[in-house]
Amino acid sequence: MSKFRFSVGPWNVHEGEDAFGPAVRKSIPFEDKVKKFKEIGISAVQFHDDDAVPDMNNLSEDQIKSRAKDVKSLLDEYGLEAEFVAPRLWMDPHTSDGGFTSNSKEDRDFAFWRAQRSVDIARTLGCDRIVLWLAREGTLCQESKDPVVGMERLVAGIDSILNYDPTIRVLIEPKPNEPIDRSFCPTIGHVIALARLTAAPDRVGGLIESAHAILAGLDPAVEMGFALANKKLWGVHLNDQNGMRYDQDKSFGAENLRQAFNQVMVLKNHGYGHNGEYIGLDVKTMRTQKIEVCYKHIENSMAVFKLLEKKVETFDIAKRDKLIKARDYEALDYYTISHLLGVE
Ligand code: GLO
Ligand code: MG
Repeated sequence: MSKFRFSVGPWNVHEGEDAFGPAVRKSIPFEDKVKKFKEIGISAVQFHDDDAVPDMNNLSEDQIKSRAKDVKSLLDEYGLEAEFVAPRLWMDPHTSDGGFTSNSKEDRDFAFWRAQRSVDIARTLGCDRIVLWLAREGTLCQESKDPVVGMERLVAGIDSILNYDPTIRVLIEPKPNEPIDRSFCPTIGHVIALARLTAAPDRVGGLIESAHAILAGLDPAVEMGFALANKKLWGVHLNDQNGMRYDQDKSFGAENLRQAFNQVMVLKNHGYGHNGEYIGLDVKTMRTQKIEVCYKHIENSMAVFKLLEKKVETFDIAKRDKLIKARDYEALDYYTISHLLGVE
């Protein structure tokens, strides 16, 4: 039995719209999603602030907390936890030039407001993690933002969360591009360095998404290893990605099984999950798929993760160590592949 607990967000069951075409599936109400998540073995739900409290810009702070309470009751009813709340700092007209790093003071204040409301929502849902996917914190036109000022503004944004609540934790989810061209925080190395500039470095860590590492031209398992060595891997978004294209959010292991195996290996071998971390998924079903199968990619991702856990458990460590000692890496390469193929 897998000891890991899985989480997923409501956006992972979506209508299928992309940059070139409209929705192809009907919207599923939030409660139906939650019910189904429970049925398929999910333990926690990931939230954007407005997944929990739609239309929050038009609500007072007390109204926001009271709506969040209703969501908490719903989660309790189905026996699910909330993993994190992420302020959606990329959809609103106020965030078209970024959230914390916008060139407009009024828009930066809006970002602070949304981030602090996310803390209120997280607290009401019973969780202490705020995820920052810094979607628009960077540039499309490089000269439009001085990169040093950009960093200072990012730090001010993170500090506005840390100072608002003395025990809240911030998990930055790095991504090198999309929707912006040049991100101010493209990799986990940047996240860990950035954490040091904030008011409470111990409360700033990372969430690594497999596809985002691949988009940065890096190996997700090595990125995860770097974060684990720094004790900063507080969340993951497992998925898969066919090379350096648009962000695909494919099912975990669907493109590169060996890369997926190495992610499971590093997480399992280095105590990921021992402090309550979840195996978060950030996967989307293909646009071609019908609504009847619109949870399959989540179920498949969990199943592949568990199958790969078995592969990690049965990976012959003595054999690996012997091959390492002999520096016979060709043989180790072959052993790994044949093990994944079920031959050895
Ligand atoms: C997009 C991101 C996005 C975030 C989510 C939580 O590329 O992966 O899905 O993970 O908004 O912040
Ligand atoms: Mg993600």
